[in-house]
Amino acid sequence: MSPPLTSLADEARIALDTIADRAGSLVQPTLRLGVTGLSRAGKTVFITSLVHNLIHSGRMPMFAAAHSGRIARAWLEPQPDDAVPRFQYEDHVARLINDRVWPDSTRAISELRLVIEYESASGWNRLFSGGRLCLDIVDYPGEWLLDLPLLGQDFREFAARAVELARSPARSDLAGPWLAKAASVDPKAPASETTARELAALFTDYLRACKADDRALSTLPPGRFLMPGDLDGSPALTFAPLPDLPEAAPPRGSLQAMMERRFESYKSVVVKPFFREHVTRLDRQIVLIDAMQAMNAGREAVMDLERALSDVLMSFRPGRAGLLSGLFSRRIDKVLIAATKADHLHHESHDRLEALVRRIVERAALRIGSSGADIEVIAMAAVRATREATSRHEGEDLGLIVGTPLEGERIDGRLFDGNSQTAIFPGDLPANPESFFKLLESSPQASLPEINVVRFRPPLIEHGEGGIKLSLPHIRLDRAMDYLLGDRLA
Ligand SMILES: Nc1nc2c(ncn2[C@@H]2O[C@H](COP(=O)(O)OP(=O)(O)OP(=O)(O)O)[C@@H](O)[C@H]2O)c(=O)[nH]1
Ligand SMILES: [Mg+2]
Repeated sequence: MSPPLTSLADEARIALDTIADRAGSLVQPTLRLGVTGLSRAGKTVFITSLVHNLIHSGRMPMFAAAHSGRIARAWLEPQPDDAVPRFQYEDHVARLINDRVWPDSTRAISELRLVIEYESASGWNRLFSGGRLCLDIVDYPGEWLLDLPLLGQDFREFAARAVELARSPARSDLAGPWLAKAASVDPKAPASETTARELAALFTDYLRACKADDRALSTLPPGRFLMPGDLDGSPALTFAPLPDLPEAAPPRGSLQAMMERRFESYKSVVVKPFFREHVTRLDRQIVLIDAMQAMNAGREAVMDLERALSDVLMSFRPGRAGLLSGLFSRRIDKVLIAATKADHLHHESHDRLEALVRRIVERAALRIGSSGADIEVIAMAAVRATREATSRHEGEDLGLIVGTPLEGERIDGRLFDGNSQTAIFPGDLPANPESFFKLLESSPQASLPEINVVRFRPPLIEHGEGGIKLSLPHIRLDRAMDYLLGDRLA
């Protein structure tokens, strides 16, 4: 007889470990922080800088726990979830600080555990809490959150919405090849894998074109088409909306029936498990948005960012949206929407950026019947790549920013090599968000404020005493940390 895989003693130990684990999380306070945003919004840079500043006691005057010297130390420990890839902190730091290049794009979920040892501000807490907080940081693509509305739709509704959006003026030129192919197939014809793959590929190309820099659109479900994670090529991702579907149920074995079944699988094997296993376990959430990129791309991109934010907020405020209450067992108690890359602006515009984004968030919240009053907004740069300077121009002081443009950047015809610095006038944001939105809504041709977005290299980090590199410079990262973590370190 072959020996059992686990002996009785082993099993007892496993059972005991499980109990110890549970008990452990009772005495070991833990906070799960979700970090999300559409691709290139700055998630990896944000997490890297947050962790680096905590481990290396960076300059964080607005983060009370750190500023008052109550954070004794912070260090990394193995994360609790073995099945989730680890956030490769060391690689990202090395690229940012040693090589001065931005980290590579990360295309799926990852996690990192940071333990913070602190001294409580109140003697009472000091006695009981043990002064340790496990911060579990989860980085995941914002694209996946935008799938939540799909759970409330069947294939016909999904297809009708997708086709309507694709025919809108901002998108129709990009959707041409996919719509043409889709119009040429008969939904009642026998299902064909080749046709399904061809349609899915053309549909994905269209989504990708919408996402490109010059369009910068945000609402592009299904999220896995652009961010497949490990599902690339699976049948659950090989479908596409079909235009102008008849009311009648599709014949068995038809293309439409196949697409419907795959859409349902997408919801049940991809979307639901993601929400159940990851989103519902979060305590706090930061959503990073590149508002300046949207403004530069124009009116449609700003409107689309607003639409995407509504969908995102619905995931964190499900009570009011009424969708899928079964999926959400607990409520994320703090949500922070952060406009990133504020180092592309002079500091005089930081408050303006914040005001504009607050207005976008309010409008997005309204769409889902929430006031947005409990959602905090900030403008920040997780890593500050520029410094400021002033120049006198026609009797006026102009605020400039100075940095090292990335190799290959071109400004006014001058090509940069990645080593020389330059000063640019970044442009001004409107002082009044209200008039900005009036302009946006009244005239489709209205030109938005021009912001000069140059891609700069990460900053050169000085060596401090004893040759130790100082921590990464930032703008208002400390305020974000105070909001997200402050009360748990009180
Ligand atoms: N100047 C500046 N640029 C930033 C900052 N954060 C991000 N960036 C720029 O934005 C790019 C994307 O940042 P990432 O942190 O990789 O973005 P992400 O959201 O992780 O992107 P994906 O992994 O592709 O989803 C970087 O390569 C930088 O060029 C910042 O704080 N300041
Ligand atoms: Mg990333």
